[in-house]
Amino acid sequence: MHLSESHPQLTALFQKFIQEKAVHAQAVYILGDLFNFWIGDDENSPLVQTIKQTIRSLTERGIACYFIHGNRDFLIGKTFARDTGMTLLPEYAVIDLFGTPTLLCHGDTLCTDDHSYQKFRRTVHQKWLQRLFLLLPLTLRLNIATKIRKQSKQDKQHKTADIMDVNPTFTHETVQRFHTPLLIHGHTHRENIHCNASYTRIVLGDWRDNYASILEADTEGYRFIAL
Ligand code: LP5
Ligand code: MN
Repeated sequence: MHLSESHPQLTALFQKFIQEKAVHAQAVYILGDLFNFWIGDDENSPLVQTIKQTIRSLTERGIACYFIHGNRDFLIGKTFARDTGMTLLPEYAVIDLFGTPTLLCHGDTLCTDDHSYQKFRRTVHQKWLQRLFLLLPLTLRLNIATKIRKQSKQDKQHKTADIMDVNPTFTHETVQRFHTPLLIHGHTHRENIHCNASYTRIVLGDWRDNYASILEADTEGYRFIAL
């Protein structure tokens, strides 16, 4: 979703999703990059307050909300989870989707051909570095995050679409490791349902001004739905 102060339409779309769709669900799974970036649970901007309240309105009704970290909000922590009532899942989670064992992940870990990203990921996933970062004043953290975003945008201009997509072999091996016939992920922004001989891979797309990429599943199967 990449929610940010500068895209209020996206925030409105997310609220609409919670109020009109999610309230009828048994559970909601957010597969990362809920926020454009996250610099620590102590950030309490009006946007963060709004989103916290929106998610809490759902969990208070008894609807479970699960979250897998994205590459932009991997610092979402226990405080945010407690404030919203949502449950943090590990980077790969297998759920029972109406009888189908289903592997969920953000999708960035599957993009193994993007070497500079994987190197960056390994660096910022070091616990000691994260703890150090979180000790810095918010303004400095914001500054660093803005610089990383800028660098990332620049670097992406020189990467091919292929490099930024999932690596088929690694993805295949990962799905086999978890023994599931279904994989659902986001990150690559290419909404699609890919069926191959051994498993189905559903890719969630990104949210734009008037478009929300939402996958609904029930006893009948699954489908992308409009908001
Ligand atoms: O999300 P998307 O699609 O735009 O791009 C990703 C990859 N980029 C990233 C970076 C995020 O956008 C920004 C994350 C901000 C986090 C804030 C908290 C920081 C906390 C640090 C804690 C220790 O994930 C992009 C992929 C792309 O997906 C497709 O898969 O290609 O990867 C990159 O572009 C990575 C670059 O190649 C390397 C970036 C190096 C940045 C170093 C900046 C140094 C500035 C330091 C300033 C002090
Ligand atoms: Mn992502």
